[in-house]
Amino acid sequence: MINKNSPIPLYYQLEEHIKQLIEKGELRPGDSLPAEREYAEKYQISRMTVRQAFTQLVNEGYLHRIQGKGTFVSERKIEQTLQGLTSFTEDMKARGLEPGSELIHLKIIPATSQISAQLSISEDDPVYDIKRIRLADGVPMALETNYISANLIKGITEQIVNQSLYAHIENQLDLSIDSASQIIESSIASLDEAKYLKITKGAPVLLIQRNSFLKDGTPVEFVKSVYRADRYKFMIQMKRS
Ligand code: 16G
Repeated sequence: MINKNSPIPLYYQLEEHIKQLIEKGELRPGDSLPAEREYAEKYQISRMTVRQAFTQLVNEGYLHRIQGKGTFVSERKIEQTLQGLTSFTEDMKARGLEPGSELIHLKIIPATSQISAQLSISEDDPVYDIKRIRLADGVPMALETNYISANLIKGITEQIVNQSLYAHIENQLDLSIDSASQIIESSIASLDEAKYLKITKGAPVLLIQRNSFLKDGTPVEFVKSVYRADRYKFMIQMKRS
């Protein structure tokens, strides 16, 4: 497995070997790795070499260290491309994951000044306030709060929000969601967010605000989401022209 006569650096060979074990499922998320010393003895390489391989894998997000406990295999992050305007349900299905939602509340509230400005409606106009935990294969990924004008999008029910809001708007109401702007910021989980997302308070999260519009420019939703930074990363293609 480790070939000392190869020109390929030893740490890199070990790194590739561990990656393969993770990809083949022989090492699974949450599994602990043998101590550096054990690897060093097993393959007759130095502890420094093992540490270098581990550090690379930590930096690439394959492994994480827990102080006093050791080195563990991390959950793979979902890589979300920022091209295309998609729903959570579509994103998960495209990855072969089962989308799910756990409803925290679905209510109609009078629009606050912030919400009315975002949705271009008057203050106190009725707005759906929908708070859901979004799940992938049953694992909490994001905590999402949608504000939608109740005069524009009628008849949102618990059944609809347990499935897909976008499917309801587009297939049932025959409106087309056309464009959106999105802001992504880093933050740390509050106590409440941590509880819903099953992470520790203070763990890194990504705050995402999305404003979506119909073809004629009418704001259709104002959304605030909190995504687990240990499970999500975003990818964007760029062209220097
Ligand atoms: C995504 C969108 C959210 C949209 C939701 C609809 C982000 C940050 N947010 O979560 O704006 O309301 O999808 O999902 O991507 P649904 O159709 O599955 O209910």
